Amino acid sequence: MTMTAPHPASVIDDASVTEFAETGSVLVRGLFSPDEVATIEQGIEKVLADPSPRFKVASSDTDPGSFVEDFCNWQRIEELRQIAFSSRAADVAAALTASRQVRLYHDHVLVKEPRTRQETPWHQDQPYYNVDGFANCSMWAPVDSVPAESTLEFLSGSHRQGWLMPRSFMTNEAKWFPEGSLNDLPDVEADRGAHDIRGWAMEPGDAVFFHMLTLHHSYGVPGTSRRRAFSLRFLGDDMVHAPRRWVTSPQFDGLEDELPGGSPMDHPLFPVLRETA
Ligand SMILES: O=C(O)CCC(=O)C(=O)O
Repeated sequence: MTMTAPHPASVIDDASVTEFAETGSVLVRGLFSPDEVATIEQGIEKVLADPSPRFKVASSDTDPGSFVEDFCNWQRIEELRQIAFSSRAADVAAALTASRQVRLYHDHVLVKEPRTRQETPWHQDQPYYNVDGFANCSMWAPVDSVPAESTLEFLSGSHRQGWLMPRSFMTNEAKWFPEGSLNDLPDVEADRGAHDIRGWAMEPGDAVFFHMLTLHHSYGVPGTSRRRAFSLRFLGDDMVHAPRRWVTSPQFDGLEDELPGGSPMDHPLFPVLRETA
């Protein structure tokens, strides 16, 4: 796999790097060119037409729309590989995580069709992942216009509050840890005004970056537009393999036999996207 040359460090300004460090999320307007947006859109449509074995429906049968997800498609969908390796997203990740090296952890396609009622409940991502460390970020980029009512929202500063109880999205069950063993998430929806919630209406080309411990959420899609998004998950310098007792999302079967716990994610599944001397 050829590694593309990194884009200039000016891909993101210092104020945005500070904003990410302090709040755990940042918006980057116009990160992707119209051609790149078209490439992502083609990649998403290829995934929908030919889903991987990891594909899942994250909404109920009775939902008037649908929420579907797929993971780890960069190796088989050229368009998604191209965006992961050659777009400026990995440069932004290097700057935000202050990392010498950035690896791709995985890619994630998330599509909510018009009239989807299924919310994405407030959650952190890292408890569902098999990695430990703090130098990380995820990117989420829609290829459709996303109004404020359907956008991804973030709870400011939550990436610095440690792990909160992960629960299953559709049934809200504590499947991973016994009830009471971790602090529960704040009930943000019960009193939104009491929380510092960040979120932006977005246009194709825009991307949000957020820490894997930042609490985030989105409502359904009440309107007539689709909300197709592509996400890339990036690992910076201190990220290491953390085999879990529970099923992770995504799950990397057999990885523990090849990569001991605590070691860097030095494996072909997690290619280096950027590296500086
Ligand atoms: O697209 C969504 O609604 C959820 C996205 C999300 O939770 C994520 O990218 O980690």
